[in-house]
Amino acid sequence: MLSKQMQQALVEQINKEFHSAYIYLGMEAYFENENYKGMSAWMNKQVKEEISHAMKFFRYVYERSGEVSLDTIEKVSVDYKNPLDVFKAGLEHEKFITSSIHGLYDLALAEKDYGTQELLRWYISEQVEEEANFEYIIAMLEKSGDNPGGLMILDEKLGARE
Ligand code: OFO
Repeated sequence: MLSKQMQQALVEQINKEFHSAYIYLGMEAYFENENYKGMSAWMNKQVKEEISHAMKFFRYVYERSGEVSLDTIEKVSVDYKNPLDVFKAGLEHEKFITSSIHGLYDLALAEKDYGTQELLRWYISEQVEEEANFEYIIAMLEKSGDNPGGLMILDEKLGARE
């Protein structure tokens, strides 16, 4: 059984994960509007990953005999300056999520909630990967600058995301 405090913190994290999905859906819309089909497909995979992150927490709360409540999902933007602006915003958001996951882990340590610690270790590793993905794409975008050929190659490469 989860403590009331842990259940509330996990429920808030479910909202943050759905908000993440929504933020990336806004980015997908921007790429569609600008005809970056590969980057749009990359973001679509990101949207689905975030929904799976939310659902993993959702299932876990019920596995521990808790209950979920579902709050409003905050409005997001579909307006960005360029692809670099999008991925920089994505990286900042991932850093925010990383600190949120670390906060949950601190709580699980304080409560000696070993089951939740085990669950959160998966998310901690996932966040390392997520931040690295965004950092790599930002580095590629910075190298290509405003070169249309470079952007097109990167768009195609990102469209091949598994
Ligand atoms: Fe992007 O990792 Fe979940 O939020």
